[in-house]
Amino acid sequence: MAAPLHGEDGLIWAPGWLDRAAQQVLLEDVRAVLRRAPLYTPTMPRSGAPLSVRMSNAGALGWVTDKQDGYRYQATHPATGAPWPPIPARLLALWSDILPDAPPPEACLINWYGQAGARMGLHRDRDEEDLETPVLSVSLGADAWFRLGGLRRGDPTRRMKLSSGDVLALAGKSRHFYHGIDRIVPDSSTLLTSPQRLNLTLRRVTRA
Ligand SMILES: O=C(O)CCC(=O)C(=O)O
Ligand SMILES: [Mn+2]
Repeated sequence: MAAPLHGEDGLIWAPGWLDRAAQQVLLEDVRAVLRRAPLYTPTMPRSGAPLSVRMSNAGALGWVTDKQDGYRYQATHPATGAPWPPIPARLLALWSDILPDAPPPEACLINWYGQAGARMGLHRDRDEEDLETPVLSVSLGADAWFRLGGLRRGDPTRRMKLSSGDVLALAGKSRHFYHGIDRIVPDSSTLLTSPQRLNLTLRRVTRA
Protein backbone atom coordinates (compact mmCIF):
# COMPACT_ATOMS: atom_id res chain seq x y z
CA MET A 1 0.00 0.00 0.00
CA ALA A 2 2.40 2.66 -1.28
CA ALA A 3 1.24 6.27 -1.59
CA PRO A 4 -1.07 6.75 -4.57
CA LEU A 5 0.49 8.22 -7.69
CA HIS A 6 -0.81 11.53 -8.93
CA GLY A 7 -0.77 11.48 -12.69
CA GLU A 8 -1.50 14.03 -15.36
CA ASP A 9 -4.85 15.81 -15.43
CA GLY A 10 -5.60 14.99 -11.80
CA LEU A 11 -5.70 11.23 -12.23
CA ILE A 12 -4.92 9.35 -8.99
CA TRP A 13 -3.58 5.87 -9.54
CA ALA A 14 -2.92 3.33 -6.76
CA PRO A 15 -2.01 0.00 -8.35
CA GLY A 16 -2.05 -2.89 -5.89
CA TRP A 17 -3.54 -0.69 -3.14
CA LEU A 18 -5.38 -3.70 -1.70
CA ASP A 19 -3.35 -6.82 -0.99
CA ARG A 20 -4.88 -10.26 -1.39
CA ALA A 21 -6.23 -10.39 2.18
CA ALA A 22 -7.83 -6.95 1.81
CA GLN A 23 -9.34 -7.98 -1.54
CA GLN A 24 -10.83 -11.07 0.09
CA VAL A 25 -12.52 -9.21 2.94
CA LEU A 26 -13.82 -6.58 0.54
CA LEU A 27 -15.19 -9.32 -1.68
CA GLU A 28 -17.07 -10.70 1.35
CA ASP A 29 -18.49 -7.21 1.97
CA VAL A 30 -19.65 -7.05 -1.65
CA ARG A 31 -21.20 -10.51 -1.46
CA ALA A 32 -23.13 -9.43 1.65
CA VAL A 33 -24.44 -6.39 -0.25
CA LEU A 34 -25.42 -8.58 -3.22
CA ARG A 35 -27.38 -10.95 -0.99
CA ARG A 36 -29.61 -8.01 -0.04
CA ALA A 37 -29.47 -6.19 -3.38
CA PRO A 38 -29.05 -8.82 -6.12
CA LEU A 39 -27.42 -8.07 -9.46
CA TYR A 40 -29.91 -7.05 -12.14
CA THR A 41 -29.50 -6.58 -15.88
CA PRO A 42 -29.62 -2.88 -16.73
CA THR A 43 -30.98 -1.79 -20.10
CA MET A 44 -30.18 1.13 -22.37
CA PRO A 45 -32.46 4.16 -22.45
CA ARG A 46 -34.92 4.08 -25.38
CA SER A 47 -33.58 0.94 -27.15
CA GLY A 48 -33.95 -1.26 -24.07
CA ALA A 49 -30.85 -3.23 -25.15
CA PRO A 50 -29.31 -5.07 -22.19
CA LEU A 51 -25.87 -4.01 -20.97
CA SER A 52 -23.27 -6.80 -20.87
CA VAL A 53 -22.41 -5.76 -17.30
CA ARG A 54 -24.82 -6.68 -14.50
CA MET A 55 -25.19 -4.17 -11.68
CA SER A 56 -26.26 -3.43 -8.16
CA ASN A 57 -25.50 -0.64 -5.69
CA ALA A 58 -24.81 0.23 -2.10
CA GLY A 59 -25.42 3.63 -0.53
CA ALA A 60 -28.18 6.18 -0.11
CA LEU A 61 -28.39 6.43 -3.89
CA GLY A 62 -27.71 3.91 -6.64
CA TRP A 63 -27.07 4.43 -10.35
CA VAL A 64 -29.57 2.56 -12.52
CA THR A 65 -30.72 2.52 -16.13
CA ASP A 66 -33.66 1.05 -18.00
CA LYS A 67 -35.54 1.53 -21.26
CA GLN A 68 -38.34 3.55 -19.71
CA ASP A 69 -36.53 6.09 -17.52
CA GLY A 70 -32.89 5.99 -18.66
CA TYR A 71 -29.79 6.83 -16.63
CA ARG A 72 -30.49 8.09 -13.12
CA TYR A 73 -29.85 7.76 -9.41
CA GLN A 74 -32.51 6.36 -7.12
CA ALA A 75 -32.74 5.26 -3.49
CA THR A 76 -34.22 1.83 -4.19
CA HIS A 77 -33.39 -1.35 -6.10
CA PRO A 78 -35.30 -1.44 -9.41
CA ALA A 79 -36.34 -5.10 -8.99
CA THR A 80 -36.90 -5.50 -5.24
CA GLY A 81 -37.98 -1.93 -4.44
CA ALA A 82 -35.88 -2.08 -1.24
CA PRO A 83 -33.45 0.67 -0.21
CA TRP A 84 -29.83 -0.09 -1.18
CA PRO A 85 -27.69 -1.53 1.64
CA PRO A 86 -25.19 0.91 3.16
CA ILE A 87 -21.75 1.36 1.60
CA PRO A 88 -19.40 -1.04 3.45
CA ALA A 89 -17.28 0.74 6.09
CA ARG A 90 -14.08 -0.57 4.48
CA LEU A 91 -14.94 1.25 1.24
CA LEU A 92 -15.72 4.48 3.09
CA ALA A 93 -12.32 4.22 4.79
CA LEU A 94 -10.61 3.61 1.47
CA TRP A 95 -12.34 6.69 0.01
CA SER A 96 -11.03 8.91 2.82
CA ASP A 97 -7.54 7.41 2.57
CA ILE A 98 -7.32 8.31 -1.13
CA LEU A 99 -9.51 11.43 -1.13
CA PRO A 100 -9.11 13.01 2.35
CA ASP A 101 -10.62 16.34 1.27
CA ALA A 102 -13.69 15.00 -0.54
CA PRO A 103 -17.20 14.87 0.93
CA PRO A 104 -18.34 11.29 1.61
CA PRO A 105 -19.59 9.17 -1.29
CA GLU A 106 -23.34 8.52 -1.56
CA ALA A 107 -23.33 5.81 -4.22
CA CYS A 108 -21.32 2.67 -4.77
CA LEU A 109 -22.12 1.13 -8.12
CA ILE A 110 -21.25 -2.57 -8.32
CA ASN A 111 -20.39 -3.59 -11.88
CA TRP A 112 -20.16 -7.32 -12.52
CA TYR A 113 -18.38 -8.41 -15.70
CA GLY A 114 -19.47 -12.01 -15.67
CA GLN A 115 -18.50 -13.32 -19.07
CA ALA A 116 -15.52 -12.90 -21.40
CA GLY A 117 -17.35 -10.51 -23.75
CA ALA A 118 -18.51 -8.12 -21.03
CA ARG A 119 -17.40 -4.54 -21.63
CA MET A 120 -18.38 -0.94 -21.01
CA GLY A 121 -18.48 1.53 -23.88
CA LEU A 122 -16.73 4.89 -23.81
CA HIS A 123 -18.72 7.31 -21.64
CA ARG A 124 -18.37 10.11 -19.13
CA ASP A 125 -19.76 9.97 -15.59
CA ARG A 126 -22.15 12.91 -15.67
CA ASP A 127 -25.42 11.92 -14.05
CA GLU A 128 -24.31 13.43 -10.74
CA GLU A 129 -25.38 16.85 -9.54
CA ASP A 130 -21.84 17.12 -8.10
CA LEU A 131 -19.54 16.82 -11.10
CA GLU A 132 -16.44 18.02 -9.25
CA THR A 133 -15.90 15.48 -6.46
CA PRO A 134 -13.65 12.72 -7.82
CA VAL A 135 -14.97 9.31 -8.82
CA LEU A 136 -13.09 6.43 -7.21
CA SER A 137 -13.02 2.92 -8.59
CA VAL A 138 -11.77 -0.37 -7.15
CA SER A 139 -11.11 -3.47 -9.24
CA LEU A 140 -11.48 -7.07 -8.05
CA GLY A 141 -10.97 -10.30 -9.98
CA ALA A 142 -9.89 -10.52 -13.61
CA ASP A 143 -7.68 -7.86 -15.20
CA ALA A 144 -9.42 -5.39 -17.47
CA TRP A 145 -8.24 -3.11 -20.22
CA PHE A 146 -9.44 0.35 -19.23
CA ARG A 147 -9.54 3.04 -21.91
CA LEU A 148 -9.09 6.69 -20.95
CA GLY A 149 -9.67 9.52 -23.39
CA GLY A 150 -10.19 13.23 -22.94
CA LEU A 151 -12.95 15.80 -22.64
CA ARG A 152 -14.32 15.09 -26.11
CA ARG A 153 -15.39 11.75 -27.48
CA GLY A 154 -12.98 12.04 -30.41
CA ASP A 155 -9.91 12.87 -28.28
CA PRO A 156 -6.96 10.45 -28.35
CA THR A 157 -7.23 7.62 -25.84
CA ARG A 158 -4.76 5.46 -23.99
CA ARG A 159 -5.27 2.15 -22.30
CA MET A 160 -4.32 0.99 -18.84
CA LYS A 161 -4.56 -2.46 -17.36
CA LEU A 162 -6.61 -2.57 -14.16
CA SER A 163 -5.87 -5.53 -11.91
CA SER A 164 -7.41 -6.92 -8.76
CA GLY A 165 -6.74 -4.56 -5.84
CA ASP A 166 -6.05 -1.53 -8.01
CA VAL A 167 -7.66 1.77 -7.09
CA LEU A 168 -8.10 4.58 -9.59
CA ALA A 169 -9.64 8.00 -9.05
CA LEU A 170 -10.77 10.31 -11.81
CA ALA A 171 -10.09 13.63 -10.11
CA GLY A 172 -9.54 17.19 -11.32
CA LYS A 173 -9.74 17.51 -15.10
CA SER A 174 -9.84 13.73 -15.57
CA ARG A 175 -13.19 13.65 -13.68
CA HIS A 176 -14.73 14.73 -16.98
CA PHE A 177 -12.79 12.39 -19.28
CA TYR A 178 -14.33 9.73 -21.49
CA HIS A 179 -13.48 6.22 -20.32
CA GLY A 180 -14.63 2.64 -20.65
CA ILE A 181 -13.65 -1.01 -20.41
CA ASP A 182 -12.52 -2.59 -23.68
CA ARG A 183 -12.35 -6.14 -22.42
CA ILE A 184 -11.68 -8.50 -19.56
CA VAL A 185 -8.55 -10.67 -19.59
CA PRO A 186 -9.50 -14.31 -18.86
CA ASP A 187 -7.35 -16.36 -16.45
CA SER A 188 -5.68 -13.27 -15.01
CA SER A 189 -6.76 -13.53 -11.35
CA THR A 190 -7.60 -16.28 -8.90
CA LEU A 191 -9.78 -14.12 -6.63
CA LEU A 192 -12.89 -14.91 -8.70
CA THR A 193 -13.49 -17.75 -11.14
CA SER A 194 -12.27 -16.65 -14.59
CA PRO A 195 -13.32 -14.46 -16.34
CA GLN A 196 -15.29 -12.64 -13.65
CA ARG A 197 -14.45 -9.09 -12.66
CA LEU A 198 -16.08 -6.79 -10.11
CA ASN A 199 -15.69 -3.05 -10.22
CA LEU A 200 -16.83 -0.80 -7.41
CA THR A 201 -17.37 2.81 -8.43
CA LEU A 202 -17.88 5.28 -5.59
CA ARG A 203 -19.42 8.67 -6.31
CA ARG A 204 -20.71 11.76 -4.61
CA VAL A 205 -24.09 12.51 -6.20
CA THR A 206 -25.57 15.56 -4.48
CA ARG A 207 -23.67 18.78 -3.77
CA ALA A 208 -22.32 18.68 -0.22
O1 LIG B 1 -15.43 -1.13 -14.64
C1 LIG B 1 -14.72 -0.12 -14.60
O2 LIG B 1 -13.53 -0.15 -14.26
C2 LIG B 1 -15.29 1.22 -15.00
C3 LIG B 1 -16.70 1.44 -14.55
C4 LIG B 1 -17.26 2.77 -14.95
O3 LIG B 1 -16.65 3.54 -15.64
C5 LIG B 1 -18.59 3.17 -14.48
O4 LIG B 1 -19.29 2.37 -13.84
O5 LIG B 1 -18.99 4.31 -14.75
MN1 LIG C 1 -17.61 5.56 -15.68
